[in-house]
Amino acid sequence: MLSYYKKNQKGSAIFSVLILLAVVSSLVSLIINSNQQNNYYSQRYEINSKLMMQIHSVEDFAIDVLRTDYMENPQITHLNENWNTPINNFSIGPYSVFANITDLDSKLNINNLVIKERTENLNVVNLIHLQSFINLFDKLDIDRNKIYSIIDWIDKDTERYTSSGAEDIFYLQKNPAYRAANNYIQHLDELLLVKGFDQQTLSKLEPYIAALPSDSFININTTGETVMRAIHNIIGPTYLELLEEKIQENPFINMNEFEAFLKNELKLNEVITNQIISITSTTSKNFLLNAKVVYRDSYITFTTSISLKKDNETFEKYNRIIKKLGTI
Ligand SMILES: [Ca+2]
Ligand SMILES: [Ca+2]
Repeated sequence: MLSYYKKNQKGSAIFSVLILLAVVSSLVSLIINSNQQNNYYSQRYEINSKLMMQIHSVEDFAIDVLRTDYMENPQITHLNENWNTPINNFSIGPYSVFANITDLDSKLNINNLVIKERTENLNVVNLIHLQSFINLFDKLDIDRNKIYSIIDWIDKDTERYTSSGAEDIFYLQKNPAYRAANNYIQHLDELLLVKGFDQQTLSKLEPYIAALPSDSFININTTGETVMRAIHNIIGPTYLELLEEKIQENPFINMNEFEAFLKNELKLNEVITNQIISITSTTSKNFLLNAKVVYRDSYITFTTSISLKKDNETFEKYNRIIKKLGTI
């Protein structure tokens, strides 16, 4: 009996050791696995942070190019300047950089619809910009009534600008409910919250519109055919051709030259000339950097807005959006 007990005790001891061994070995394999995973993650982390660091260099490089072009002649921005040369697969050590800069002042700025410095009881809508948007929406076959919802989304009041507009009452009935921003639009995607806008409408508009600080001007030297025609009803196929011909040969060097061209070459009257020059410029202040940085098998793509500051000397970057971070 005693010997059996002893034997059994011994057996159970061996059993315990076995269990312990099993636990230890599975722990060891767990540790090995997690170390391998940690290595994987720390390598990925290292690569990602190296890519993130490169973003700043690419942005600063873009700012440098824009500043150099700007300093050469602040009154003129045109498509033959250095900023408009894309960078394709440029190597910096182990990195490859792809980048291009778009002139956002070549587009219609939705925030220009609502006047910034408004006085009580006066119309808050800039009627000349409104007409440009009507021209653009008509040209793209988008219901022009949607413009009035943008105006209400931006303007401070809660009264509809026209019966096609929309204020809080409309958005509070949605599920989930929300309110109109009653403020300037920060990013074009915000339009998806505005009455009448969906992804399809936004995609149609995106090549021609931008969300910039209010009071920006459309650069006549960089704008494309669609926007140029939207600027004013009077710009039909003939005027468009004359303008494009002139700009291709010699971009307008300043607003005086542009004004003289409208009056003398296009024979436009004082009123129409003034309407056009009140919303246009020959230089640009707002740009969008679109870039991709590749390092080993990984890449990052991003966009960053770059604008000339109010001091008219320095450029600042803002609104960086990481589009994609992945492996090739
Ligand atoms: Ca309103
Ligand atoms: Ca409003």
